Amino acid sequence: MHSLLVTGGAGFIGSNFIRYMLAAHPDLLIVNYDKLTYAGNLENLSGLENHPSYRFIRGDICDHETVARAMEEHSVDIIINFAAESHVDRSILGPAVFIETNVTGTTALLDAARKYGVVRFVQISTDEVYGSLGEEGTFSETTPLHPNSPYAASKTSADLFVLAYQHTFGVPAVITRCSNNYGPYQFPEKLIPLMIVNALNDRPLPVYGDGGNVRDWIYVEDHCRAIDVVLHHGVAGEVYNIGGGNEWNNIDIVKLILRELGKPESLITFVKDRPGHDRRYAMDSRKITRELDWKPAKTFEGGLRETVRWYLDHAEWWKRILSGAYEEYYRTMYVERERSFR
Ligand code: NAD
Ligand code: TDX
Repeated sequence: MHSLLVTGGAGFIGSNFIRYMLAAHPDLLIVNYDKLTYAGNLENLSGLENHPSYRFIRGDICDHETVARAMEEHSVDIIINFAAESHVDRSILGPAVFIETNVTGTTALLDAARKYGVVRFVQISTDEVYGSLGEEGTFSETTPLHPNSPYAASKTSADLFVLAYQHTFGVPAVITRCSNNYGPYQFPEKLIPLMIVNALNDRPLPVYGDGGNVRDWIYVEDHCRAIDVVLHHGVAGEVYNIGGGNEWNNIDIVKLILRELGKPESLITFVKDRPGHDRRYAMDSRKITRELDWKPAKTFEGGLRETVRWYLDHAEWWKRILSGAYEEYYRTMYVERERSFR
């Protein structure tokens, strides 16, 4: 029986991944290792507390001793690293914690992987390491790395350490680089949940710049399935792009959300742009399709409708988030921006 250390398992993608894996692979032990930062929320895993194949440990990935204890206590032989500071706007406000968690934390996990001789290390990375595209083209695994935000720079550094540890020490590591995820349990600082929650509260919907920035959206469960495939069949030292093949302008998504909710477009407010805002991301995922037989299954319209429904049905989940430190974050991030309406 393999024992997986899933770091950042109380966050958006990590919690979806744990639910997915417990259902798909009842023979695995899943150890969720999470610091529970503002983004970590054990409510994302409610109902699993007493699951026989699930354990939770509160800990920081930068803390070698606590990581070591988790590895030993549960005989961990696989590490999947989701833990990260994940929001670009926060990395612009304060990059330091991004370096600490995303770079130092990843190397601490790589040291543990070496020490305990894991059979697999999966680093969950992002399309943002490639930078920004013009009107044409896509990112492939051989596209030169060109991170633009502090967040992207920290994820790129982590990727380079993963590849260096694989090359130098033989850590059996693989990297997945995914495009923008959406779905249940996403913290309402990211575009889609923020717009849903604001619309439900009849609050302005703050669209950065001209709203013409493009992202390639993937339903979180499709991402989880891709990670499962890479975990089981990926080749050490390889990078796998994961994309939805689904490009949308921000403004069109915001309008679609308003339509789903039956709310007026007059809620849309164009605000000051994100500094250094990447214009367009688009993924070439042909490698994982060709070599590992994965492709996304969910249509965007279907996935978005289900996601909107989920936020409608789980108002108590996001209202609890909004009643905490979120309000202060929102003021810091948006009040000044909204003063400079375009
Ligand atoms: P999230 O912010 O929702 O969750 C991050 C989790 O990591 C939280 O539970 C948090 O408590 C935990 N964490 C943060 N610092 C930690 C530390 N020092 N030690 C232990 N735990 C810590 O993030 P997400 O959107 O679920 O993203 C998960 C991973 O996927 C990240 O590595 C991110 O870079 C990557 N990714 C995200 C997307 C996306 O669209 N959300 C796309 C591609 C890749
Ligand atoms: O209020 C907003 N208004 C707005 O116009 C927010 C929060 C975002 N945006 C725009 C900025 C982007 O063009 O929407 C787009 C998506 O923004 P985010 O949800 O913040 O995602 P992005 O910056 O694209 O980064 C995401 O995808 C890659 C994740 O947050 C990263 O963790 C992942 O690595």
